[in-house]
Amino acid sequence: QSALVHTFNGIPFSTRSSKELLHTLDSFEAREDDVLLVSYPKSGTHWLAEILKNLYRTQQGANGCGTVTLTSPIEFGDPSKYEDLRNLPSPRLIPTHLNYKMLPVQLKTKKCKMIYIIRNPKDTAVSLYHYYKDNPNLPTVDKWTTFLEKFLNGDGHCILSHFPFYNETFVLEFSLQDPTESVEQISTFLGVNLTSEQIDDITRKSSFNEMKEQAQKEKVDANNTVCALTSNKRLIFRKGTVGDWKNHFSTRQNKLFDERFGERMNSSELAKSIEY
Ligand code: PPS
Repeated sequence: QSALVHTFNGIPFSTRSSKELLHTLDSFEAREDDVLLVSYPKSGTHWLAEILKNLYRTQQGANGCGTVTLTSPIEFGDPSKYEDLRNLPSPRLIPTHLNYKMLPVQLKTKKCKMIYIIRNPKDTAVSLYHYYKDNPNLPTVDKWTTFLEKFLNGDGHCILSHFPFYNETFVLEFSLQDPTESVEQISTFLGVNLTSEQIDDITRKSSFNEMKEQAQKEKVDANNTVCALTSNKRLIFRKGTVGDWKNHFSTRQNKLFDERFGERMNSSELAKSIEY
């Protein structure tokens, strides 16, 4: 494991400097059939990854080579992982929390498919709060009130800079009303044709309860303290609901959140500066 040695735009990376990080990202060799899973942390990355993994595995049959590449290679700009990525069979499914501007340039020039999962930011804040609280490897957090204040004062680079590329990608909303429909929409977007039985099976496999149960059986990688997709999965499947924010936000906090979020969405220079 490489230590995280510097931060860029508020994100910790394992490269030694911003220059090295940008060079590393630019040297990433994309393939036209790479699929990118883009998300702000705690927006349903694991759910989306499970759906995609199962879609490709089902399409390719039991012996298919569908592979989910874990977040760390791109998210943390770790050059040592690039060799592994080069050796993976296609299609490569690459989850990342990086914003659009920072994505390796070839992913854009080769017009790789991207699926961007969004969630009510209030639920995201609550999920992140609990993740920090429950994870002994992350910095200790204060009370909810203090955490929320910090969250709102953060630069919000991920959420804001992801928004402008809505039209370039498939956007999936974290909504549990009709999960089968979500799976269908994704398969259509990716051009993976499956029967309705297969879609139902994938929906079942990617349900919260099923994923939580599977996570209980997995071994915990105690060495990996940062990358959620490879660390202790038991901490990921907390509640899996929509609207848990209502159990945490006071009326005043809710008003404050709406105001601050609105201001940032409207005034984000980063959001305005994205070029396609
Ligand atoms: S991470 O660490 O950033 O990759 O986390 P991420 O996977 O993006 O988000 C974790 C939250 O998503 C919930 N989750 C699910 N909800 C419903 N169905 C399924 N299958 C599912 N899988 C993950 C998970 O419970 C976290 O939300 P909270 O609100 O904390 O429960």
